[in-house]
Amino acid sequence: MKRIGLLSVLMIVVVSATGVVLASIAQGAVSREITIVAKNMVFSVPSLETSGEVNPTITVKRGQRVTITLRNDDAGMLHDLVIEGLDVRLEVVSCGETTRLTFTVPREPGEYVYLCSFHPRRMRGVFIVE
Ligand SMILES: [Cu+2]
Repeated sequence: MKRIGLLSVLMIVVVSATGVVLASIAQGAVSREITIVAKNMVFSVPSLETSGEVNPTITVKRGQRVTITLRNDDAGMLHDLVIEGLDVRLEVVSCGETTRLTFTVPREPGEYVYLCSFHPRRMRGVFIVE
């Protein structure tokens, strides 16, 4: 009897774990790594097709796990990165430093603004959840 109980518990654990994995696959919730570089008082994202563009629009999938790495290549300048409306705030970095943050984007599509809180007018772009 005890043995059956344990087996049932194990079965439930296995079935639940499989469910979670399948749900993640169904949502296409593959994690995404984005490196954002702060240089010459603007942001750029070297991995995007539009890599030459300043403050490019960054598009991610809803419910996706996203890791942002912020690199500061601006001598003598401090920069950070905040996505307004999401609870995303990367630490302040000085030249030559990087910082990282992983978060889950909302499940609803939406448009947000990302910016450097020191230079919000020059370092500002759009972050889209689709
Ligand atoms: Cu800045």
